[in-house]
Amino acid sequence: MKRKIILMIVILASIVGVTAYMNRRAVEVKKELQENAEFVIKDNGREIAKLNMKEIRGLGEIEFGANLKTSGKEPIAYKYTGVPLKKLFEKFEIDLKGKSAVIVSAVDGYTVAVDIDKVLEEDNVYLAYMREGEPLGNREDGGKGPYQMIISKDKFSQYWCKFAIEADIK
Ligand SMILES: Nc1nc2c(c(=O)[nH]1)N[C@H]1C(S)=C(S)[C@@H](COP(=O)(O)O)O[C@H]1N2
Ligand SMILES: [Mo]
Repeated sequence: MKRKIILMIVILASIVGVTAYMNRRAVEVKKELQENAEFVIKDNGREIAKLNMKEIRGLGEIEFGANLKTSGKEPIAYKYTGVPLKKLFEKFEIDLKGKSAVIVSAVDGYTVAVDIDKVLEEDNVYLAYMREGEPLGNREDGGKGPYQMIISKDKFSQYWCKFAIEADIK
């Protein structure tokens, strides 16, 4: 009887240990996925660069506010973290002369064209990766990232782009 109880305790303790280990691994994998998330910059369809989260954050992280408006609901003011989208073009010295728009595309095939004048405005078009200090998550886990193109001065959010993977300047 006593041996049975000890055996049960050992089994339960192992289950708890293995589960804890698996959860920790899952969190690590998620973190890696977030950090390795890449974003592609194109000039007229030609790939110029591919950046990961660290490189993007290195361009100058900014906190900004924007109103998320989900269909059928009232807009919610959130605090986001990201870099101005134009910083990515500046970094690679892409010539903006004669260009008219930036086409942002997402993993779900969604694309948004943002007027170049709008992209060049101060404090408006961002490539965000955090909301209220938390990573944006991804399409699989019900999030909106890892990257989301946000037009902070828009009243509504229908021209934003969730799960953004590239920006092509045309
Ligand atoms: N990648 C992607 N971005 C998208 C969409 C989409 O379907 N896919 N929908 C747009 C629309 S219609 C709205 S209203 C906003 C807000 O979507 P959300 O409420 O899921 O955040 O995202 C915009 N960006
Ligand atoms: Mo929408």
